[in-house]
Amino acid sequence: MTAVRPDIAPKQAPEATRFPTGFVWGAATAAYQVEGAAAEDGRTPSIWDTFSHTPGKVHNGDTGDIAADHYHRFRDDVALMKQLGLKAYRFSISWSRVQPTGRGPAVERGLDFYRKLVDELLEADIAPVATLYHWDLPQELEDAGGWPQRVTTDRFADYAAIMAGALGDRVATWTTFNEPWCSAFLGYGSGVHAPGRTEPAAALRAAHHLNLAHGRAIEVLRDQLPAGAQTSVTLNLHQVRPLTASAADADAARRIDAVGNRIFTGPMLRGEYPEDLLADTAHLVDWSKLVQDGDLAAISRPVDVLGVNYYTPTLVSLPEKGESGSGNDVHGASAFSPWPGSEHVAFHLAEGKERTAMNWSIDPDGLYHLLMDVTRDHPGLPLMVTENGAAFDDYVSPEGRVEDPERIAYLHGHLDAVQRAVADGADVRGYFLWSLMDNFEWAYGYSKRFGTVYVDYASQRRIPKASAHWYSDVIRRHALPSAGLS
Ligand code: IFM
Repeated sequence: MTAVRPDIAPKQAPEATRFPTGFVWGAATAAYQVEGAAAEDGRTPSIWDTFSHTPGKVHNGDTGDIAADHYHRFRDDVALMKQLGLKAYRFSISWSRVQPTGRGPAVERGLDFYRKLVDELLEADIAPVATLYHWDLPQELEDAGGWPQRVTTDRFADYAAIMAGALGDRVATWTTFNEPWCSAFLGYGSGVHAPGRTEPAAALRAAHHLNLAHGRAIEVLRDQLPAGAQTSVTLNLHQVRPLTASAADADAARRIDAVGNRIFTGPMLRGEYPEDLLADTAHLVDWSKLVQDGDLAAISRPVDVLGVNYYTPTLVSLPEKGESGSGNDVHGASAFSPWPGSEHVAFHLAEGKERTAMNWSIDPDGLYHLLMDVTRDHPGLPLMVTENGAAFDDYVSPEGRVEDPERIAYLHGHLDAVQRAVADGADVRGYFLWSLMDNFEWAYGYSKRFGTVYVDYASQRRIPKASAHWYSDVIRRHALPSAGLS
């Protein structure tokens, strides 16, 4: 392991740039992206195993079979987190590792992995933050219909109970879902994610059932967790902007806000689906049948904190009739739209902005506005930035270093945006960098590196990038550097 490098240590920060007392500093990963050990200790395939093993679905035919081998190397990884000074680690649980068929009794060997991981974290004084679901539905449940089927919410509530029973005494912060928008609309709409279905009506049904499963899991967690444990959900809220000031583009922004954001925040935080969403999608689903009595009360059970993930804003327009719609949607190329009911909206990349290796424009103000918009719409709701970060084309220098000044600049800009939002009244409790280490970036396979720690996949060697040392110093000082790098 490399020691913290003095040459990139920030200068002493003035008092004004310090983060609030208790602000949590973390990094995040997800089970399928880092664990590997895909067929060990009783684990069975999830939809991502099936999808990644299907030719043509993932860049280069990459799979998560080995990934970053976190399953075997978690102790070293926790030691590295400790060395970097992380205060919290956000990980997800592989459902098919602990309950291989998605129903019935748990497999102790699978639970043991998470028990050991959590113990190791607590030993290192790093708070475990567990996400129950980060996109990897057990394949057997997809074979039975997947998220478009209501019965999957029963299975999820059972699984939540198993995990609360196994780890509830040691994990203080629980997240039901990570980015349910991606599960519903990339998984069942555009099909660029597992299970790769392209059925707009099924995508909307999936969204409702993900909402319901969230609410049911919150009830289970609240019943089983000790008082003081925190419950949450993480949403990738789209910071939607109209391309021009025209009424047509304002309508495009409204539509994408409805099916990108308010389809989740409406029922979860207000106990209702937005009327405009219901109207925009009425030709696809009969909402009066889909949403049953008691669903909205279940979905709107209060959470203690809302996780928000942010990478880049979403710039939209409504083309004239006859013009093509899709444009530059950052959610991947597909002949099928992930925006049911609003397939005609066009997506754009902002001019004049720098881009990451994902071709996403770098726009820290988007994070500031997102935090302020949620604060305005849901006053008093504590927020946590549960993912933020960037992929760049990192490489190891002949001296064995990974210099990633673009990532440092990205993180600096976005942490500054968090600070501005806090100063302006947003109750932001913490920040999790995506990602702790390079990993399987879904349909992009291993071609995109989001880690602050470089992973040499051939040897599984970990090399903290310059940004990891920079982040480590930010954590230590609880403040951003006042004047760039020394
Ligand atoms: O890698 C993903 C993560 O799994 C979910 N949020 C976005 C990240 C970058 O694409």
